[in-house]
Amino acid sequence: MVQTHTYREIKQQPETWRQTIKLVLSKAAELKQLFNNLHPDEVLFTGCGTSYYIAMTAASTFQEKTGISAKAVPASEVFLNPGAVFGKNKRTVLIGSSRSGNTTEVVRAVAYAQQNKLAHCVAITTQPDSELARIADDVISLPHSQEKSVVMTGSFTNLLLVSQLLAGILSADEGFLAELSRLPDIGASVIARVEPTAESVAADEAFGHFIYLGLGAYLGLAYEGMLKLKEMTQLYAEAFNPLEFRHGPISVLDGQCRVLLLSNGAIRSYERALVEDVRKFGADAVVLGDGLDDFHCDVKIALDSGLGDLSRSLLYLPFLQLFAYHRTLKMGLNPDSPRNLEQVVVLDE
Ligand code: F1P
Repeated sequence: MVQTHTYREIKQQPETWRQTIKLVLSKAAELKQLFNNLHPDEVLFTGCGTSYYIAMTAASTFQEKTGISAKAVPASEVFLNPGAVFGKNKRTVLIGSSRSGNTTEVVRAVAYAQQNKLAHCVAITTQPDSELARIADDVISLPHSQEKSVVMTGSFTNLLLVSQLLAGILSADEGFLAELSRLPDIGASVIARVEPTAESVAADEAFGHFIYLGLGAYLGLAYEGMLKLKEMTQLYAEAFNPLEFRHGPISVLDGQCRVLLLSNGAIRSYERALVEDVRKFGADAVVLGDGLDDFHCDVKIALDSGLGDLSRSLLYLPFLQLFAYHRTLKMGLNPDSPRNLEQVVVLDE
């Protein structure tokens, strides 16, 4: 079997996480000084596609750890709908994540914020020579996470890891930083352990409608799981907050549906009850997380990380990426170049 870029880029994640942790922690004092000087009232995380889902998880984690008001906004909203994005008379930091650093909307979002003196702009990218890196006020670049595949995998987890580490540094949460520093070793064993299940679950073509569920910081991860399957296979996939799912979307459930729940230890009782209803309505339930003994579901993806809910975030991705990857191969499609999609979306208008 020809090894694809996507497969190599999924499997090399633990080693790239190790490099990202070393790089960002080496800048800890500098980053702390920068944010002490800026003393922001609000931090806006932005990006497009996969990088917008990074922003969703980053903003939730950042506010929970630092107590500084944070939200995620699609890059297009920053310059096309600024009135609803920027608070009045606020000291704002805008953090733009972008694998390529050349996605038109992200570059325009940063340029707009700077030209209108609305925010201090920080770029997180894998491309130090990109337009975004050139115009941003501060840059954190991860050349070791550059990718050849059109679909983002390792770049998603590494760009997100930067924002998680930043939240740990600014909140001086040594426990959280220590847990993040264990991700490379735990990640290597998780990838080895979950791949056979990802392959067997992917081989089961009985399901044609996939629903990803995640609460809080996990909602961005659920969206990313959805996008990986949608981008690579064009199968019908959606993502929701697990309790919001009850308020209408649950009506779609039938034997065609496979629900993938990113379990969050803090809301176990709600999750268990939901999984029971998912199965009652004839759908299949796959649950990912730590300590899943009390779940009655169809497939359990035990991460066995021993980490807290926030520091465990990255470990949900390898199974979701490998599931989509193996399903793509099963369908005879090329995971490296999904139809209708370029590696970088550059707009003429
Ligand atoms: C963002 C993005 C990717 C998507 C595709 C097109 O790119 O939307 O999420 O998978 O590759 O570009 P970037 O701004 O992070 O480079």
